[in-house]
Amino acid sequence: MAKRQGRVQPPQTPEPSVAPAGRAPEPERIGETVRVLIIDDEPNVIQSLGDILKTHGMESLGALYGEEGIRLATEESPDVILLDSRMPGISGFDVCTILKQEEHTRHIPIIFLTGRDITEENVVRGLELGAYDYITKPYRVAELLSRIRVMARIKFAEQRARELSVTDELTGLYNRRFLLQRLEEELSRARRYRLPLTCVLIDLDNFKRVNDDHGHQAGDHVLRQVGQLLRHECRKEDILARYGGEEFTVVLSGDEQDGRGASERLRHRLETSPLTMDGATVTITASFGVACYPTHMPEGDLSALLHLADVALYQAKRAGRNRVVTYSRDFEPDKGPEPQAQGS
Ligand code: GH3
Ligand code: MG
Ligand code: MG
Repeated sequence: MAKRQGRVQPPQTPEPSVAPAGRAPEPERIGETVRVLIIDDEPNVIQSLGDILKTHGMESLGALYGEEGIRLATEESPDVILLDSRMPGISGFDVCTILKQEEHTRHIPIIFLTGRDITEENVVRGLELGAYDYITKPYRVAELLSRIRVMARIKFAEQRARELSVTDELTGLYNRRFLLQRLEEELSRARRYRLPLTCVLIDLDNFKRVNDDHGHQAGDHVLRQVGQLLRHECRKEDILARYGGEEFTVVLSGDEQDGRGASERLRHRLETSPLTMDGATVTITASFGVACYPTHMPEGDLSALLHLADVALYQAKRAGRNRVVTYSRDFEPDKGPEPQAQGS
């Protein structure tokens, strides 16, 4: 509601994107087979290492030379990469640098495989480029396997930590932190490519009553069900998050009409889907505030867009709840006449 103005802070640090937009990630894959990508310029190294890994229950992928390695790392998302430091063409160090720069591959642990002639300088260089470990050839099998398993454990733990940092614990949807970060990204993209972007704030109606009448736990159960229902109704490309409390947000690429259409669909679905609680059923409704870039906000940042959606939401509440209201400058008469959206 409008009282929220000023609380919205853009995120300080960029978050890695970890899952398809629109829903929070699935739990990670502890217990699954570790997939190892071997990048080397010697086919027999790839073959023999691959055989050893397979014998010990791991899956191996082989890439001859750096270019193929970068391609497979990107396409296959292995859990661990074994990377030969010395290769003709793109060296292992270059491969490491490239993989660490790319969002999609930068979280994959890299172990350098180095020849006996390895210098301390090269070890330090590899680790500083972002590799996690190095092993000298010829390797000791048991040690190699142990080190790979350690790397896989670290990778899974880091992945889980990243997932948790963007997930709302109660509903499993994205959390506010992720929403703000993605909204900022989407807004810059919309500006760059002159595309419309719509932000919808959803606030459940009279939710306090649910808690008062049935208890907080029942309220939590309802929030979870509402989250599932919204998730089910949103498109895969939409960014759906729990904004906080009994408030949700959807960010969608589309204009005012798209935002309104999507909101009406969600509103109707909620209204016509009785939820279970204490063995009884309860109908939950929600109010929707819609604001669009650039129609309602030719200039301004994510806080400004959220504020406009909030103003519209406030009007939806005032007008009787269970409705969709799109932002209008008339809601803020003290702001003066409507600015003209550039290029529209
Ligand atoms: P309005 O239609 O004006 O939005 O009325 P409301 O009762 O939904 O709004 P109000 O802001 O007065 O109250 C919000 C309620 O949502 C109060 C709070 O207990 C409840 N709530 C917020 N977060 C949670 C939660 O995580 N679990 C549960 N069970 N309830 C929550
Ligand atoms: Mg509220
Ligand atoms: Mg409410």
